[in-house]
Amino acid sequence: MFFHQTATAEDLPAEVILSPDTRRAERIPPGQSRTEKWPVLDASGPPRLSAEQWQLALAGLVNTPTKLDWKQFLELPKVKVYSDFHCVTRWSKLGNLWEGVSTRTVVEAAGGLKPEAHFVIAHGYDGGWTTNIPLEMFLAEDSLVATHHNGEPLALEHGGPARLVVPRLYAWKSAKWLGALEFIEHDRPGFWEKNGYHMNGDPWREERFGY
Ligand SMILES: Nc1nc2c(c(=O)[nH]1)N[C@H]1C(S)=C(S)[C@@H](COP(=O)(O)O)O[C@H]1N2
Ligand SMILES: [Mo]
Repeated sequence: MFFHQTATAEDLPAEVILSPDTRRAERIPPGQSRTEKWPVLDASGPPRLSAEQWQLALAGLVNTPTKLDWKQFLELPKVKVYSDFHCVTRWSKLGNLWEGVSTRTVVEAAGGLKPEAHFVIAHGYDGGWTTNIPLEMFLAEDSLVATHHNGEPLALEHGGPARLVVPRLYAWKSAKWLGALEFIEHDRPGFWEKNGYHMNGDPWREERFGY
C-alpha cells in the first residue's frame, strides 16, 4: 500500500481512518521538531513476552470483566488509522499507519462500560508501568490497540505484540506492551504522571507537565 509520512486523505485508501491532526496544514505542534526515524523510548525496556503469553484484561467499570488471549483478540474486527505521534521529549513522527482493534471494539468485547467510567488506566507488561487517559480521548475514533505499524508487525521495542495508540495525546499515553485496561471513575496518575507529567497531555496545548 502506498503511503507517506505527509500523505493526505487523497493518498490513502478510503477505509483508513485519518486522525484529525493529519488534516492540519501545519502538523508539528508547538515546541516539537520532526524526526524521520522512530526513536525507542520507555522507562525500563521491553518485558519478556510472546504473543502466546499475551493477554489483555478489561477490568474495573466494564459490564463483563474479560480477558482476551492473542487468538481471541485477533478475531475482533480490525481498523487502520493514519496519525502523527508526538513525544513530550520534543520529537514528532508524522504519518504512521497503524493497524489493530479500535478501542471502541475492545470495550464492546467486555460488554461495554458502566456509566460511571470516566478515565482509563492502561497497564504495560513492563513491571507495573501505567498511564492514565480521559475516557473521551481513549474512545476517540482514531484510538486503537495496534498490532501493526506501516504494514509490519509491531516490533517488540515499540510495544509488540500490541500497544495502545491514542493519537490525540502525547506519545507517553500510548502504552506499549498493553496488558490491561482498567476503567475508573476518578482520575489517578500513572507512572509518568506521578512524576509530574500532565494528567491529560494534549500536544497542541503543550500539556507537558502538571494538570
Ligand atoms: N508500557 C510502556 N509504554 C510506554 C512507555 C513505557 O515506558 N512503558 N513509554 C512511553 C513513552 S514516554 C513514549 S514517548 C512512547 C514511545 O514509544 P516508542 O518507543 O514506540 O517510540 O511510549 C510510551 N509508552
Ligand atoms: Mo515520552
